[in-house]
Amino acid sequence: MSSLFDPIQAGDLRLPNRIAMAPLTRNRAPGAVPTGLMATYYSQRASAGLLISEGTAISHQGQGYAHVPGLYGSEQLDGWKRVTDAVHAAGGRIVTQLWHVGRVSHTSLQPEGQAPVGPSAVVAKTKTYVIDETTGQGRFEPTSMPRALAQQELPGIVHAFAVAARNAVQTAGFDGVELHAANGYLLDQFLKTGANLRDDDYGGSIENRARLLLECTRAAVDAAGGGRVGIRLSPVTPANGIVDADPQPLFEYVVRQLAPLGLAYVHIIEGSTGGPRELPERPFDYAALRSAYRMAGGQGAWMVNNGYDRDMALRAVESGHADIVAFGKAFISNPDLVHRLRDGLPLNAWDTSRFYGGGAEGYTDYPAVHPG
Ligand code: 8OZ
Repeated sequence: MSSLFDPIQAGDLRLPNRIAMAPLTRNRAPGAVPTGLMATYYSQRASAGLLISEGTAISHQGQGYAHVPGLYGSEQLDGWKRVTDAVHAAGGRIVTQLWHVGRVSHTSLQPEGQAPVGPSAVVAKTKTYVIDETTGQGRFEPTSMPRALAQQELPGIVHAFAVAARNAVQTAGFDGVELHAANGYLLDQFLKTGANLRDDDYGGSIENRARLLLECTRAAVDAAGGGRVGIRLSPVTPANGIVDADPQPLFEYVVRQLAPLGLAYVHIIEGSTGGPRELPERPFDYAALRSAYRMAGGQGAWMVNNGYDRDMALRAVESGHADIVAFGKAFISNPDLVHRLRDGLPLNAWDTSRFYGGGAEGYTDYPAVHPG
């Protein structure tokens, strides 16, 4: 029987424990360039078995919120190198989350003020976060109407994932990458019937809707090596106005196709991201998903996320429900979360008002009982 505190090999990644820091958008990278403060923040949390960076745009078109970092310019890669160096110096491991938001964006965040792109011209019923450059004030704005990507543009998206994956490991010093295929962003938009109304090779059947995700994942595997690639999926989350008519066969197909790629891990958001784990109107069998992956030969770790507390995480690993548990908000307010969970210590409360944007307050000033 494994414990949450046992080491694990996830593809090429040797993790000292099974507690991951989930990707967390913090909007503290003005001009999309990672800062020294971000290096402090991540290195404070280096005792995590694995740090997953906040979502990081693979292209300007992939940006959907103010002050989120990118991975497509040399200044951005240099900024990340300082972050990864600080994490490694503190004894940690960090992968970056490769992110294309698709339709979840705003014209003010897009190149030349253009419309965001998506599988189809269907607006996302959600808001994005923009910052007024003159006043510095942030506010939530409805997303803009997207333009449907032409089929001949899709190789460019696949290429952008590949370039970002290669630059992440070769230049920015990351230990690997995680494709963000969750929460209603581009790859999830292509997967799901609520956002994908295409009638070409990328719409309609499950095989067609999964095509872009699989092409991007294979490209990242070719660029970084499968043992350094993970992927995040959210079968039933309603985040960013996304819905699929029949997610169980869709996601079982996806994981069966991922199985031969030798991924480091598959990361599943169970239920509604940051919300209820059970959605009566959207039932889903996660154990069946995991066994579909394993039965198809899928190796690497099975990572789960969403609303886990200490007892649930201990049970998840002991029972074999998961190999790794990712914690989000608890890592925001507890840089030494691993130590606190191991010793059963109380956790600091998080300050939601400081999640998005701002500086050190509510970011690098949470106290540790243990230096890390
Ligand atoms: C919260 C705020 C902005 C973005 C996600 C990247 O849901 C996000 C995100 C979360 O995956």
